[in-house]
Amino acid sequence: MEKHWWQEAVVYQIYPRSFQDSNGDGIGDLRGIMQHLDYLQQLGVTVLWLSPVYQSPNDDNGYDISDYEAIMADFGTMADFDELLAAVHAHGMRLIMDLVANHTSDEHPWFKASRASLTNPYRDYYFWRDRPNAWQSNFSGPAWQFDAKTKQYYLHLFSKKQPDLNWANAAMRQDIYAMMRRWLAKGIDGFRLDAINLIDKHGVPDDLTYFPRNGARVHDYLREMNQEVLSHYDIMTVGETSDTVPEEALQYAGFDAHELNMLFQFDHMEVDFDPQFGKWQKHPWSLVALKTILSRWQTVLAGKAWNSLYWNNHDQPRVVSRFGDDRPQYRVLSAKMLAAVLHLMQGTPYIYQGEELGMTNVAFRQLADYRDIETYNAYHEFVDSGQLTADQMMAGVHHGSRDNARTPMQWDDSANAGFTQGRPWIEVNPNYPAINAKAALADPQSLYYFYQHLTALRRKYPLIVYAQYALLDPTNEQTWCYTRTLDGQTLVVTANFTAETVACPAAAAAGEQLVHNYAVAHTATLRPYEVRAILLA
Ligand code: TEU
Ligand code: CA
Repeated sequence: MEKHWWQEAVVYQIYPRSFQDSNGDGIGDLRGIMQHLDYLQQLGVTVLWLSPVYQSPNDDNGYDISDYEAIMADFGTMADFDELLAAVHAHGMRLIMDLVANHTSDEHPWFKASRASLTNPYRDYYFWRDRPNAWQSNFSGPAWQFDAKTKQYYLHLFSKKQPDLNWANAAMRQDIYAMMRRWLAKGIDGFRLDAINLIDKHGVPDDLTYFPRNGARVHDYLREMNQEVLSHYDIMTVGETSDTVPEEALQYAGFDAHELNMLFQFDHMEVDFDPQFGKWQKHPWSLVALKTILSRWQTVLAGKAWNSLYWNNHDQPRVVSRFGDDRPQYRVLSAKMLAAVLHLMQGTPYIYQGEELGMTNVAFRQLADYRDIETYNAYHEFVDSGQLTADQMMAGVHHGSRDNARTPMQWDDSANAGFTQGRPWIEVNPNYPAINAKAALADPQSLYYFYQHLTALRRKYPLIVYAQYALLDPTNEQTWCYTRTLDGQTLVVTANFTAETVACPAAAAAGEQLVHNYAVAHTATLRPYEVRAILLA
């Protein structure tokens, strides 16, 4: 098997708006990120992924881009960006950008031209029709918006201010490729491709409400992008692809596919979805379902394609509140367990800002404390129609809102967690006096140092990167145990997902203990949220 640097990487995702404010306006910015490069380097991460920092009217916090080649004023200037990129490289890390090319902002010059007249050359850069069909937006409501100027409707699979680009238009594709080349010429190290499996819209029936992903031409477009742009640089690429099965991933991320390096798949993010309300109502989840899904991804891709490994990002609730236990006595223990289970699988692991501190979900009292457009739209969809009461919906928001991930990074126990000297754009999680980076750095047993240990192990043991995965005891609802095997060496990982002590024969394995979240070893049982990784003698 060919080896690539991005297989050995550990990626850290920064949501710039919530990471560090440097000038007191309450909004995180590029100079704020620069203040913490030592912190990130010491964590052992090797790649930083920035959520969008381009010029944007911020309808969807930067995922609505009005100029791909300017920096959002809130975040700083292009000179700040160049300085940040150089500083990241000087720290021995790489930097990848978020490429949002399924749609732009309605304030992008292409869309302004497109909506100006039926005959404008940019008209066909987007989708226009006389009558809407049944397609629904991912952010609630119809996917078509009437535009008075030309009396047609345009397509937006996300917010009204995010019109979808028409990838069937070759000139549009070339404009995107040229823009990508200019970023690569600056020396960036790759892209995360937002909602990339939505770019082919051809042949979708009018009567579907849920818009299908993975249209066949997505692969034509990505092969073209690869040939024209990606293959000319030593970079990494990761595509965001909801509703994608592992077999389909081989097409996108197969070693010989000439499309992308890896995908963010969503299967494991849906195990706790409510059948009717999705993430907007709490629903019991099964460990067997979770580990079956992730094990299937491990097995189907093995030797053929590459996995990304994540529990968290800016769209997901905090993992310790979701699959762990955020009660004070178990928060750190269970967060360590989740970290080890994820980072010891095959693939490139991603850490979302604050995950290394065990940051938790937040429960703001009123809707007005939330900022996320998806949350507002869903609230109105379910409450205005009477499907959920306001109280039921607020419980759902506490459980599933994307703002759970977007509260400011908790740096210390000073006002606003050290995130800003001003008024933060979204309130800080009130648990910051107990959960913050300063406290973690002062405690040798902290989650931060546990992550540091995991990243160090990955550098030391090629087995952690490359070994074959096998699931043990697949029907056990309490423990997740697996092995990794490479060149006759085997690592046994045993993890307890419950607050009880449970039997676990695999935990008795004799060998060198590489990872443990309790001080003293045990045999054949696992204490609450205990995780052990043993390299067999
Ligand atoms: O998300 C795309 C996507 O698949 C969303 O439907 C995602 O599942 C949803 O936000 C989760 O509730 C990407 C970005 O990650 C997201 O932040 C953007 O809002 C979206 O694209 C539009 O650009
Ligand atoms: Ca700022």
